[in-house]
Amino acid sequence: MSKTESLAPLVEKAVLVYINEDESEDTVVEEELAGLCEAAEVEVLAGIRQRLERPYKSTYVGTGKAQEVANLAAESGANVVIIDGELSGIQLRNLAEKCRMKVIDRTQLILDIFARRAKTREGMLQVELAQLTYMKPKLMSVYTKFERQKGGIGMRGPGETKLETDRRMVNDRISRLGEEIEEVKRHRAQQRASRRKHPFPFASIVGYTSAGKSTLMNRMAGTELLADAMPFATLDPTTRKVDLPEGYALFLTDTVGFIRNLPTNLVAAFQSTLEEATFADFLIHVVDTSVPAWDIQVDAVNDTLKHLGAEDKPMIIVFNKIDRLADATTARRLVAEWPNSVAISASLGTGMNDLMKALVRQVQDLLGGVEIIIPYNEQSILQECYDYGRVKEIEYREEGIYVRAELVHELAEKVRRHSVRS
Ligand SMILES: Nc1nc2c(ncn2[C@@H]2O[C@H](COP(=O)(O)OP(=O)(O)OP(=O)(O)O)[C@@H](O)[C@H]2O)c(=O)[nH]1
Ligand SMILES: [Mg+2]
Repeated sequence: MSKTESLAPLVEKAVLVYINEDESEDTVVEEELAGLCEAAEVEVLAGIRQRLERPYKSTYVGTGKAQEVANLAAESGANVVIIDGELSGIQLRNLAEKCRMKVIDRTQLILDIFARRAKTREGMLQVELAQLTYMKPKLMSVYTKFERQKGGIGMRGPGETKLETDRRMVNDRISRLGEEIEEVKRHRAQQRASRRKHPFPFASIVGYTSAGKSTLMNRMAGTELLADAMPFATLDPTTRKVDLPEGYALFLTDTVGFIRNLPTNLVAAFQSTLEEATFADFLIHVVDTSVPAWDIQVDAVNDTLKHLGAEDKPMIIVFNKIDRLADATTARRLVAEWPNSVAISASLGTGMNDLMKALVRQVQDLLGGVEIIIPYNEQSILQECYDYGRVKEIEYREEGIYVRAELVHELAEKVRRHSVRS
């Protein structure tokens, strides 16, 4: 889909359609879609719901309900219908025909926000890839309508020929984008490799969108990243070195937020940004405790991490926005219940000492303590220990230089052969 076909810059007025079966999820679902609409600058006029275990194949909601949606959309003066779910090409076509206006699904809405936020080349490439990947399987249904309009039995209409050409063009473009993204990824891998030469572990801030990741990053690293109540304020990853107490430090990365039910192909298209988490030595999972259903958000984040293959990383859970909790006991209870967790307010700075302590513990855990004897003909290793670690004790002995140090994993591995055997 080209940008012009996505939400146009003029004000969109929308009717929202929900089908969640579980009544207890209503607020979460509604607030979330409202937030997405706001971020996409869509004005919400009305909402309508049908409780369904699963959507209908042809019109997503039942036929009668689809008519209701169409009527409501017309009466309220909407110019777009937004479905809180993922539509197939057929559902999209049928609903648009019934409503006589543009119908978009949650994925398209998220893509629209991403398109607005994308600033770097990588971000823009990923958005385009995601849009094409989204559109590809729907091409057929769009053209079926076109062909029908042309009519004519046995006619190998221009619709079909055009479909073939368009398909090929889309496929070509998708592979081109894939190649370009690979190139950007290679560049990032180089940056990462050069940072790896320092004795600082990598931490990635992960969490549900709007949890307060960028606010925390700004507080810790002195950055001035956009922190905004709207979802997906951050799209592109930022990495900074952060100093910790006791002379420790780490490289901290703030990146895109997660959201529940993110379609798999969207995750794939944003792999290059999302996978930042997989390069980290450990994760800082920021949780917005002011959201009543924060546990649903935690599950969604953990699911995405699993999808990315980053579920086994050490993780510090950061319960954020405790300034919005009614009483302080809740925060204490959470920290007591969840291992390796702290409670903070990223915007006020409450609890930052606890977080710093937790980070130091984690970093110490990751830095391998070694006790080695470096032979005098391999003295360059000593310099590396100073450069890429913390030398705690040194003694020039007859058989070599005795060193007790904390080293980054790679270096600890490298010098293992010189270990002092007990
Ligand atoms: N009350 C309160 N608000 C906070 C706190 N931390 C962040 N916020 C607010 O929460 C909103 C989202 O914060 P961000 O830092 O943009 O969240 P994010 O996780 O980076 O969000 P995305 O990049 O969109 O995924 C902003 O309006 C922040 O001001 C906090 O500790 N207390
Ligand atoms: Mg952010």
